[in-house]
Amino acid sequence: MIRFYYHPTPNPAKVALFLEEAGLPYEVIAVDTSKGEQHTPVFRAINPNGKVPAIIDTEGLGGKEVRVFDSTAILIYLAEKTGLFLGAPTDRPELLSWLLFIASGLGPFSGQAVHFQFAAPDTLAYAVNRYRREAERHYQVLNDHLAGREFIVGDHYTIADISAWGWLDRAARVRKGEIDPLAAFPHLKRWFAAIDARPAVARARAVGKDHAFKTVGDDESRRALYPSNYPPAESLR
Ligand SMILES: N[C@@H](CCC(=O)N[C@@H](CS)C(=O)NCC(=O)O)C(=O)O
Repeated sequence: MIRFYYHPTPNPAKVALFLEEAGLPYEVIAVDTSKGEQHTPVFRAINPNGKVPAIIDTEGLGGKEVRVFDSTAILIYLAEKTGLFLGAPTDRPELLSWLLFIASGLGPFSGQAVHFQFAAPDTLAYAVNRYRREAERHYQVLNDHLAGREFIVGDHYTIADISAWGWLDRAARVRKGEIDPLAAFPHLKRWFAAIDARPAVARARAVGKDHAFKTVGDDESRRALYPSNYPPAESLR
């Protein structure tokens, strides 16, 4: 059994898609990050970085319970465990390259673009330009790569496609104000439409729907999500 620590945001969405594609049995454990549940000692023992997603696999290597945190680590772990969505062995260098491109570039720049356009208390043109344009530059790299290709790596649907889907699904927020946010990236748009039409995507989107996650962006949420903006008082350091 896999316990899946989840919030309806892009990085957990990737793991939801993998689990649904693979048909693995799993239990969803809601972590309401807007309420600060990612900072509890119990959750920090599962992910010391205090973010979702994380999993506990009660039947890890050697039958021992293991934790895995960080979406890319979870995708690699589950793909290796099941043998699913890893692509051909000869494509492993490409798979690792694109996974890390998504984990260290596409994802973080998209996240910061969303932050500075939707969450920052002030409109900071420099930050918006910097992060949005870097996210768009990553879109362009992936778009160019996908010309004439069905999938990101080799000839197969892999965890690179699953990982990229999680953040491309938020293109409308990354490219705030664009009615058709992938129109400028036709190969990416075609690829996204194909991945998004997979039956497992609809099931992944339904994950956590029975939980009332907090949606209000109040002071509690801001302190929970952006704790480094609220350094502790001198006496607590
Ligand atoms: N590198 C991590 C990033 C995880 C991450 O940023 N998760 C977000 C949701 S998409 C989160 O937990 N936000 C709440 C917080 O930062 O407190 C991964 O890929 O899993």
